[in-house]
Amino acid sequence: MNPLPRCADWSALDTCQRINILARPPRLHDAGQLADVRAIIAAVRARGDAALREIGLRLDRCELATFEVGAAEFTAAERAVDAGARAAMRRAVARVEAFHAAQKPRPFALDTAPGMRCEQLWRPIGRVGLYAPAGSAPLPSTVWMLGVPARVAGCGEILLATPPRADGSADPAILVAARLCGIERVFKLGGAQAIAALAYGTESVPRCAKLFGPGNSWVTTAKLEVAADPDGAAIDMPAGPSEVLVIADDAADPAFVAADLLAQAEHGADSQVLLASPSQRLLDAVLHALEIQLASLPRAAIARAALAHARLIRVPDLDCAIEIAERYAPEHLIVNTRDARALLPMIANAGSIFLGGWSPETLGDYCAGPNHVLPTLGFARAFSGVGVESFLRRVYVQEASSAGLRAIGPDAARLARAEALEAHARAVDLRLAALDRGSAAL
Ligand code: HSO
Ligand code: ZN
Repeated sequence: MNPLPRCADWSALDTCQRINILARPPRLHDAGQLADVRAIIAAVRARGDAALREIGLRLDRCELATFEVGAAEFTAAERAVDAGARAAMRRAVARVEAFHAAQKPRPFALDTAPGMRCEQLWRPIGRVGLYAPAGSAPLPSTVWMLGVPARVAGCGEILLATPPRADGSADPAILVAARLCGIERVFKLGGAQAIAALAYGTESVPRCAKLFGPGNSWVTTAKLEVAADPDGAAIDMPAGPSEVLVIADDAADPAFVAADLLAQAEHGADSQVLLASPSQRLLDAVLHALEIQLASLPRAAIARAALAHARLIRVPDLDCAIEIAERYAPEHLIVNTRDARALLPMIANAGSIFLGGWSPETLGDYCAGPNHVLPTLGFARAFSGVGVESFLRRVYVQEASSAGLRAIGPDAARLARAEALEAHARAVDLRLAALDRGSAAL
């Protein structure tokens, strides 16, 4: 059994040890897997559905006549998921939809000079492909976290791929979630072959402009491959194992803190779990509470494996805890302190922040409203979580009247010549001369 980690004292660590304790585990570059993924993508591009069938048989041990989920399977899924869970899903979708509707960016127009009208419009991406993993723990919540913003953005068509189970059916809860957020077309495809099919299209899978969603290393590698190909598809963001960093002081309930750490740890053995606290008493109490709560946790083995590389850090004060959070840039940051909101202005590098003792990450994972598809691996330093904007493109519009051209044309011509781009300058000067002739003729 993996032992729980010991606490580290931040003040006693040297620079190198501080870097190490906050480092993500190195991502193994598996050249063999990359070659396999490339071969799968090439096969799907060359031979479409036939390749999907062969690869499915080889990797998923499942042969499907059609990949697309039909009406009968959707109906069976509704019956397989209990009414209480379906009602909770409906309420979650409604709250997530309310939040994302408020998030929808608005267009604007601004005259930057008299007669120089500039606009910013938003146009939805035509067809998007979502991916919902369905391994040991299928996550239907990811379906609405992607499907809802896609629908709010107004995407033309929303497709979902999810791996088939051994009997060739899709996970029923994933299908119910898909229906709840208006996703009509679901394909039973998993792994790199699903990503290849969505990016390039096959006889039965339409090609998508952008792909979203978490997945295992096959899915992630395939997403990075198709994103690097101008003929492939854009992707939401590079995904790594899920993470939480909890900042807690002596006002926090250690049982709450332990529960939040375990909620993260049960995601997978590679989950990243960190706790920073100025209170040794709290750290000790959390370790004790972890043992107690682990004893009755169904996924204790997974949680223990994740906790074995967890970081419990004693800090001199909360400012130092914030400094650690800013350096680590966690996917999720829980601030469980006396006046959590007072710390908020000092935080920038986090995908999603949970303030105070009554805000477990679990609320945000399912149904508070904000998205749960968030930047991991420190990408929170520069990336945001998925939102409505991820499904939109910003399009600029410029419309000059003759007065507008007169107002800023000379600047444009001068700047063009400063870059030695004479044709640029003449495109303005020709028009200015035409205007001068016109006004001379009056
Ligand atoms: N914590 C995960 C989302 C999730 N949790 C789904 C449970 N289900 C990444 O934000
Ligand atoms: Zn979670």
